[in-house]
Amino acid sequence: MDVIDLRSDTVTHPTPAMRQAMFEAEVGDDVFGEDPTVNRLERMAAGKMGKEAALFTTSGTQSNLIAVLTHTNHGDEIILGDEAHILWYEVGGAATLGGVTMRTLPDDSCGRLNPDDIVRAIREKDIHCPETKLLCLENTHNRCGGAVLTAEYTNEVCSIAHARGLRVHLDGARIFNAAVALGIPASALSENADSVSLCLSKGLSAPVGSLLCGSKDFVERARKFRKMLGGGMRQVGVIAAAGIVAVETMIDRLGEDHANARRLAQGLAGMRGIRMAQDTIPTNIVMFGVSPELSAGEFFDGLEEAGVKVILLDGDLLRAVTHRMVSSSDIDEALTHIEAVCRRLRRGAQK
Ligand code: TLP
Repeated sequence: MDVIDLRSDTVTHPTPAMRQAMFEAEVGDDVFGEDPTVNRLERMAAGKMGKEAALFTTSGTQSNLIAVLTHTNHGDEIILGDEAHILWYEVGGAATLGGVTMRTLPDDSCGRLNPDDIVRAIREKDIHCPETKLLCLENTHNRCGGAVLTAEYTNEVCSIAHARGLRVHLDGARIFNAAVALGIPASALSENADSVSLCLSKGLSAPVGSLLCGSKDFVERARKFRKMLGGGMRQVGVIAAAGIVAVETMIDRLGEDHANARRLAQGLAGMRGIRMAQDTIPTNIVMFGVSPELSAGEFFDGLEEAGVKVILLDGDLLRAVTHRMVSSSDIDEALTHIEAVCRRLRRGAQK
């Protein structure tokens, strides 16, 4: 049975060009700063994000944690959305290892925090309160269905934070999806944030790695935290080489994934038994559920049996993510399976 894997864009495999680049990579000891391939990738990423410097990290989770550690002191407070990846899926590392309190504000359906809420959440200097140090944004927004923050919105909230002495970290795990959706350079989305993390191992198809970008001074301090977390790697140019190919060749094609996500959503929207959780599909993430008379768990199991892999989230939502390894005909095939499972469950529900 052919499996159509829509669980995440993280399931993408390296391309032949990436494997070739890995094979040929020039390497050195990166803890000594001597890996030419890593140094090149870091320069490229910094350039793409409009920053002075970048740090190659093992994962998006590690990049976000290093950003929190670098921007804050133990006992500080950070502000982030109640749907933020840092809050939901990073094992609470910011709190446990960073020692910060996470003050959440409601994310709207587009992954935005209300600017007035941000202003109200920033603590006055008071002996009773932690100091608010950092605001975290996410673009695209994972739990908000791949929603895109515009440059105008990002710049507005960065100004609000900066005017009150806060730093801004942008979780840009899928920032290139946002840039492609908006048709602007990614740097326009990150230039006013103090740090931005981007992932190579999602839609860009590299096997491993993220980059944390910021000022020279920020990256120098971040490098020390990476070492503390055991993320100082040695001849890691073998991995960075794939990242270079990813940045050079995989960004422009992300629009295909967005078109396939829309194709999937259009097919789902016309199906009896399916409930769409999003009005529009801005990038490569599609959130949906089943109508109340059907069981999301049984639907999910039925899809698994039919070879269509998605993720079952809390609140009975299902998430499908498009990527380089699913074509438009795979989407059509997935829709056929989904419809069959729906029909079977509907028949069962009527008995
Ligand atoms: N997200 C993964 C899972 O953790 C849910 C996925 O499949 O979408 N920021 C954002 C916005 C992310 O979506 C992710 C990964 C990360 C950070 C963490 O990246 P990794 O997996 O490299 O630690």
